Amino acid sequence: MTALTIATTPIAGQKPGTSGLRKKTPVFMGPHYLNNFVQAIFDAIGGAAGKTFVLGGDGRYFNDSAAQIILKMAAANGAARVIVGQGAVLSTPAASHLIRLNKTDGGIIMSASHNPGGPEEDFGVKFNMANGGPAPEAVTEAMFAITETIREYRMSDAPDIDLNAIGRVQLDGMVVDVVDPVADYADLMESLFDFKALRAMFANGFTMRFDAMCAVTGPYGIEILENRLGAAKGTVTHGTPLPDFGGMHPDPNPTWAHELMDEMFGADAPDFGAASDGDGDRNMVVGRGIYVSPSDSLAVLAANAHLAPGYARGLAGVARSMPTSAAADRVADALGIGKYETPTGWKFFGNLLDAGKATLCGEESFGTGSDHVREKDGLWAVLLWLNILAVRQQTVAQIMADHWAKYGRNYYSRHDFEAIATDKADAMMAALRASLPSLKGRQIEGMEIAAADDFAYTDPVDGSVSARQGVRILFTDGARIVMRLSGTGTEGATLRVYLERYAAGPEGLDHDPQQALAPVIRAAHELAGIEGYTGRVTPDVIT
Ligand code: VG1
Ligand code: CO
Repeated sequence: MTALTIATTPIAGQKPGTSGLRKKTPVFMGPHYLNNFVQAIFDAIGGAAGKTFVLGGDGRYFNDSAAQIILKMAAANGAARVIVGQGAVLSTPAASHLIRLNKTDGGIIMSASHNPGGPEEDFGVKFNMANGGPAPEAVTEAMFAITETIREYRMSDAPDIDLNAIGRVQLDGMVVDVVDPVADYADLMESLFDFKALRAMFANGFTMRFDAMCAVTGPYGIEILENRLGAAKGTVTHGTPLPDFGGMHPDPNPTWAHELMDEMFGADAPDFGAASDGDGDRNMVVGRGIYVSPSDSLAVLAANAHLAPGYARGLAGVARSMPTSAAADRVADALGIGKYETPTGWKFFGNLLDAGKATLCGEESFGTGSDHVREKDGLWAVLLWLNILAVRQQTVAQIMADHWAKYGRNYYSRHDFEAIATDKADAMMAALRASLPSLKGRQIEGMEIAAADDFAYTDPVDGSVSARQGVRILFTDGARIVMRLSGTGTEGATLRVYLERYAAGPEGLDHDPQQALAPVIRAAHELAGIEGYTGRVTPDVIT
């Protein structure tokens, strides 16, 4: 067995987006495609020699063969050791935890997250740093630059190793430790939440449904909710991870998790419902007959986190992505703690968490997490909600009503327009950006524009600047429109329109969000000329 140096040529388009490199699976399976990118990862971090990495993925199609390739490349690049989840499977938060727990030099996660999987669907690869968090922009830029000039990569010609057997094996001089993907993560959850109280709640008849959407969280949900907490068998649905996610689109939102929504709004709804995405970092929370928007979920978690043992000392601060509603800011202000507004994507939270400035972070895209790892974490959010329910002894609907009564309600919705021709989407955004300087003071739909800009972020820890992170149009009454193009898609462009309007209460706190937001929605369409540029009037997905 030898470490071979294999000649290659650059492949265009290997630019990581919001969360790693995502492409159609056949593209990733093409000659040298994965190899070039993995070599670029190793080169961008100063080489793999002597280093220890974590490796795992969400189990989608090509996950297993990709893992073998990555292991052989790590060995040929001189890595000392790789810790792999059994079957090459790890949820994203579990991978983040293993990186930190074992003090490794980082990890490679094979996932296209909420994108569908299968031979004709999506595959992805991302690198997380030694802190457990997604590589920052400077590192992903370096990876991309290397893919544009790459001439060779290194890979062992050793045979495949058995990733289904837990234990230690050697691969061309490199140690490979195949570990239980669930155990350490489940222990971490047990250290943060009051499992005794949760067991008592389930023993007293509390019912829930957790839809794993045939993706990676099935085994995690079954171990934690059913085995450790005593929830009834069958609490976890779609609990067997499948390479094509059983044809499901593993994006936990009301559109794609409609089975769960139907059940939670039906006659025999359980007390609590939740769903997670392909790689386990997202969560959707639903009460009996009530959907909790992710922005509200972050605010409720921030307001109540101290009820869980892991957060009993309170929070240092709360961070949210810019398009996420300001509901969490109101809680931060009331608690007198720091609040931070970052660009979209979890990589921007890492510095705030490492510096101890923020304890909780969240995005409107069904992502919430804390400083226990450096990724968003679906099951963590579900368990924090359960812990809050166990302490407060109230329903989700009661908790939401109390929250809005206290803080007012930030009505919020995101409208996605998918698979738009890229040139049309780009033209629309360019025109919108060009119009920004003239918008201040303009009256539209009975509202006045107070400010309009393209969000730029200066990281308060390392001073790095990220510009052009999304157009913001702010109104004098606190309403807001944000527009940006997705950085995780693999087909055309996806336009995301984020809509927000504040109601202070006590009246008007229980409207339907789409109705409450109607004037803001009309203003967004008019200001951006969405129909004129894209031909679209109705969004493909509303969350
Ligand atoms: C989307 C979400 C963003 C999230 C990212 C990765 O990015 O909007 O909030 O961090 O997905 O989530 P974009 O660029 O498509 O808007 V995951 O669970 O797909 O890793
Ligand atoms: Co995800």
